[in-house]
Amino acid sequence: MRDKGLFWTGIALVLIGLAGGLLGGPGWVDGTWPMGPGMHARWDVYLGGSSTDAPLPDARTIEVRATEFGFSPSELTATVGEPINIELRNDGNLLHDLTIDEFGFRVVAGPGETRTAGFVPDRAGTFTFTCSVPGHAQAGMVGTLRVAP
Ligand SMILES: [Cu+2]
Repeated sequence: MRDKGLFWTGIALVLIGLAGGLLGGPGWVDGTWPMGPGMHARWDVYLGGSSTDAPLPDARTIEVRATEFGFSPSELTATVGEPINIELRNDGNLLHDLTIDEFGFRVVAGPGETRTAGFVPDRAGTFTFTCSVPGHAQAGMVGTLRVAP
């Protein structure tokens, strides 16, 4: 009966994960599994599309098109302190997002959807943006954001 208990615990964890994805809005869920003293295995589960940020009022809007597998345009420019909305239009057949790790930014759009989210770049430099769906960046979904001081 002990094995059965473990089995149902596993099922319950999967269901909790799915429910969390549906209730909290889909997106990336990540964390670690304890593997032993000081050891953890990383896990990442994609539960669908959700953006990290809402559109900002009075922000300049940059339109970006996502397809399999690329962004158009793939070069974006901004200025430090300037509020930016990124309007991601997904003309592809797969879910895509535009993620800028340095600014904790992500906007996600399902096939045929257009989604907008905003951020304010707080430092100058050249940053890489990607689609964070596994394999998509490697397939070409990368771009460059240049933030002028
Ligand atoms: Cu993608």
